[in-house]
Amino acid sequence: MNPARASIAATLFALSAAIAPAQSAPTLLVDIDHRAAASLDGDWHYIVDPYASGLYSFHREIKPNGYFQDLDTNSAGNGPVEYNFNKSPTLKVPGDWNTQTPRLYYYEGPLWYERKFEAAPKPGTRTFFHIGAANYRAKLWVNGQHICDHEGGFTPFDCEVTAVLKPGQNSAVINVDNTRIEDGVPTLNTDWWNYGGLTRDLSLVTVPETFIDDFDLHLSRKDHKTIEGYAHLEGAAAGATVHLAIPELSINLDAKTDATGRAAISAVPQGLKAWAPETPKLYKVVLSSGADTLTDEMGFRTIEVAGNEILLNGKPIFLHGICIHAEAPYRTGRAYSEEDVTTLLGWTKELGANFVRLAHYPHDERMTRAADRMGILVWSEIPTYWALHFEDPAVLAKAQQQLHEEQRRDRDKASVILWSVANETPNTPTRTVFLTTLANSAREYDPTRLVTAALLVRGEGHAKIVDDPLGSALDVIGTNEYIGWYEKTPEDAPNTTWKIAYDKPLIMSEFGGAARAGLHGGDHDRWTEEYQANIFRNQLIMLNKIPQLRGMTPWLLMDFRSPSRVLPGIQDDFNRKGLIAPDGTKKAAFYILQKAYKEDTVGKAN
Ligand code: GCB
Repeated sequence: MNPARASIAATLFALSAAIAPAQSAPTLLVDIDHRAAASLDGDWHYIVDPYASGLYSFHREIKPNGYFQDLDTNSAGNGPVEYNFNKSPTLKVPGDWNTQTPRLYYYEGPLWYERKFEAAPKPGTRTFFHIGAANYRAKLWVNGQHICDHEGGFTPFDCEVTAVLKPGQNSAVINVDNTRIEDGVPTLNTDWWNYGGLTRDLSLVTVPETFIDDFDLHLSRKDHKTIEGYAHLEGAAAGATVHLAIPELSINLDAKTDATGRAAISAVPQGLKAWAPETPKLYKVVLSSGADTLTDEMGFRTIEVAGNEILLNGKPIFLHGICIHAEAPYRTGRAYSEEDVTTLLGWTKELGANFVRLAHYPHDERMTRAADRMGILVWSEIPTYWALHFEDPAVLAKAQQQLHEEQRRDRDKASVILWSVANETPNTPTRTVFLTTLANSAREYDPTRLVTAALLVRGEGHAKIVDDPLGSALDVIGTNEYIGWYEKTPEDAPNTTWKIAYDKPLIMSEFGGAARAGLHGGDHDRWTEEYQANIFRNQLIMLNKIPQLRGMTPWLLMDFRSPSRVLPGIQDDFNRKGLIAPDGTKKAAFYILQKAYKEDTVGKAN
C-alpha cells in the first residue's frame, strides 16, 4: 500500500475506533436453545485468507479493526479492493468447511465469513450474537464494528450487539482461524480431523434489559429430595423477584436477588420421579422475572461416589458405555444436527448401552439434550488432550475457560454425570498441578457431579499399574489401554492383572482395535472384523476380573476422520476403531459388545 494512503487510513481508523463502542468479552447465556432466536444459519459468503492479509498490513502490523481498516473499499463498500463477499462462494452454517468443498479439505488457517441479516431492534431490549462453536479462534464484526474475540473450538459464546444493530439490513463478518497452535487447547497433535469453521448454530437472541442469564437447579446430595440452586439476573438491583414454577411438581415460588443479582432457590417437591436411564423423566421448568421468561426441560437426580461404587439416586450403577466422536454418520464431517445426534445415540441404545463418553471435547448441545430425553448417562470432556503446554499459565486459563463454558452450558442436563479434565496426559509434576487445579475448578463450579480423567497406565510384565498421582484429584479413575492392538496380542488381555493404587471406582475409558467394515479373515489378521471381535471377546474376560470396575467405554462407536490414519484401502483418512462404519454398517465386534450389554454379563467381578 502507498504510505500516504496508509497514514490516512490509520488516522481515519483511529477516529472510527474512538466513536466505536468498547469491545467486550463474550459471555454465555444459558438455555439458549429454549429462547426465541432469529437463526443466522444458512449460506454465508466466504473468502479464504491463508496469509491473514485481512488482519495484517503488508509489513505484518496488526490492523486492529481487521480488513475494515483499509479504506480502499470495493464497489460494495465493504472491504479492500480484493474483497468482494457478494461475488464470493458460500458455505453452509452450521458446518465444517473441510467437507463442504474439496478446496478446503486440508485447509488450516484464517477464513472470512460474511452475510447480511435483517434486524428490528426494540427499545428496552438487549441483543446478543450467539455462536454455538467456531473452531478454533473467532473474531466478530457487526456493521463494521469489532464486537468480540473468542478462543476454543467446541463451546458457545454470546456477544452483545445492542449498540451497533440498526433497523433493516445489517452485516456480520466473522474471521475463523483453525490454525493449530502450540499453546492451544488442544495443542498441535491430536487424533481427529481439525474441522474448521462455524460448526454449530448461529443466532440473534433478544432479551429484556434485565434478564436471566444463568441458573443452576439440581437435586440436593444431602437429602436427595430438595431442588436447590439459584437464578442470576443480569442488570438487576438487589431485591428483584425471580419466580420458579415446575407445574408437574406443584412448585411455585418467589426468590429475591442479592447484591450480585443471584436469587437462591430451594423447594421440596412431593412425588418427584428421579431421572435415570430407565425413567428419563423431564419436567417443564419456568423461570421468570419482570419481562423475561425462560423455560427448560430438566431431570433431577443425584450422582455420588461411595468407596468403589458410583451411586445414581443413591443406588449402585454399572456404566455400560461407549466412546463417541462428534463425527457425522453417513455424510462425515463435524456432527451438529438433530439427525446426527439421534442416529449416534440411537446406535448407542441399540448396543444396549446406558452411558457415553463424549470424546474429546464438548459436543453440540443437541447431543446432551438428546441424552437427557433418551436416558443415556454422559461423560463430558474438554480437549486437554495429550501433551499440552502444562507449564504455561495462559494454557491453564484457556482450559479453565473451556471447562467453565462447558459446565455453564450443560449444568441443566441430568444426563451429564462426569466432567473429565484430561485424556492421556504425560505423568509429570507440572501436569499434575495443572490438572489438579482444573479438577478443583470443575468441582467448585459444579459440586453436584463427579470429576474424572482418562489416565495412561504402566505395564510391568503381566500387570497393569494404575498409580498416576493425578488419581488423587479425581472422584472416578478412567484408564485407557490397547492390549491386543498397540501392544501384545488379544489373548494377553485375560492374563493381565490390574493393580490400582486408589480405592475409587474405575472406568475402562478406552480399549479396542481397528477393522475395515467388510474386511474378513482370521482372528489374528489385523484390520479384519474378526481381529477386532477377538480383541473385544478377550477384553471382556479381563474386565470381568477387575473388582473395582464400575464402567467401560470402549473406543468407539463409529469410525472418524483423522489425518494420521492414511493406510490406503484400509484407513483412507479414518481411524477405523469404530464398531460401526460411517455408512452405518455394523462390524462383528458390535454384536459381541451388544450381547454382553444386553445379557448384562460385564462388571461381574465381585
Ligand atoms: C487413544 C486416544 C484416542 C485415539 C485412540 C487410537 O488412546 O485417546 O484419541 O484415537 O487412542 O485410536 O489410537
